[in-house]
Amino acid sequence: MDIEFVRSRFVKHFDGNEGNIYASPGRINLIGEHTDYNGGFVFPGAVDKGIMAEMRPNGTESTVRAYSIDLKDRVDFDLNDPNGPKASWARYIYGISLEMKKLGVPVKGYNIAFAGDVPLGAGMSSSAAMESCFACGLNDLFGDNKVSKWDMVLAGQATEHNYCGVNCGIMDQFASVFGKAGCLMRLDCRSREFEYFPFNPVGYKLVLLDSVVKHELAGSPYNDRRNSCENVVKHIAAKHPEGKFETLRDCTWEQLEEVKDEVGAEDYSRAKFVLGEKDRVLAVCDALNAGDYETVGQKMYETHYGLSKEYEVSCEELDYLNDIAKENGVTGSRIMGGGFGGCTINLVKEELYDKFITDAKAKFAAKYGHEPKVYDVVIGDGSRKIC
Ligand code: GAF
Repeated sequence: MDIEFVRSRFVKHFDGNEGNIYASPGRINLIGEHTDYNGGFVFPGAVDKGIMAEMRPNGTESTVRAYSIDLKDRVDFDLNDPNGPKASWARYIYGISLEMKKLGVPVKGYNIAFAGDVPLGAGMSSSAAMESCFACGLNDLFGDNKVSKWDMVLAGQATEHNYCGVNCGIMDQFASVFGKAGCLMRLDCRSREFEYFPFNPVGYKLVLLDSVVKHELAGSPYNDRRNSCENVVKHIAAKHPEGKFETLRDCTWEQLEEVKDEVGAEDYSRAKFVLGEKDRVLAVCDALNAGDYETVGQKMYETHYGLSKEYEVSCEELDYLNDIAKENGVTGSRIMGGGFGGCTINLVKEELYDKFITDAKAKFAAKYGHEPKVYDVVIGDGSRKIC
């Protein structure tokens, strides 16, 4: 993303003064989907695409003047307005400002202009990139950088829950804040312990194929999936009053079988996916340590099957991209992110890459009238002040 581009728009749009510039990335996730809000493991990394914002206090007590450079849309609002702005993009700014205030940051009025190159609706979490970018800026401008990285992650998640209608987990905000170039991160979402995993699969490429089917988690059945998981936990906890069951992470396969009839086929199959996915992340870590990319790929295909048939968050277009990957001998392929559209992530041998991309474009276009978009994955750094 271009610093000069953002700066020129900020200066032109507001009073001619420069502010500070902050950036935060979107994310990929190698494996571990819908496990974060179930206390399980995830394996994300930040990408080299994200959101860049220029911000500057404007001397008012509580007026925020916000400009979306990409949408050419300006929204002003008052931080004390209990309803906040209506525009969905401006709600991220409103929400994160209030969440940072809750953390003790004395946020006052400010001007902000931002732009992004993380594809919207592709499942790469442009929303987490916004939240963590704005949180980084507010922490710096008003909070002496006293808010910890983890608190910024949680403030981003609370923004989704309280102002945007998505009951998400912590993976996306975590990846955006903690990302490190060249590294994936294995995060235990229950203990919040994590480790950086240098990721350099020699002879392979990671590539995303974007179906361009619109992915919007607010209003999608994302929250409904989470409710299913919580329902299963409730039933297991009722059967075992002696135990401590907070999330599906605390539940065993045997306990799931015990409640199979009472929770119904749908919730049972969703919980089954989550238990399997937790094990798959750990298997992928072991396989990566052993340089065994065939196993990594096999687990990715298993995840796709589970997301499609058990968790039911795929769509025809994503299943088709997965089939094309298989036909082309791609090592691993699966839906990435929350689902309901967006992209597949593919681990492909370098020598198969060109043929795979050409074939995927041609077949997809023949069936759906447009090509999938192709993004080669470059693993980048997390939230930061640029200047
Ligand atoms: C979305 C959510 F925001 C994440 O918290 C996570 O649950 C993901 O879907 C699925 O793994 O990106």
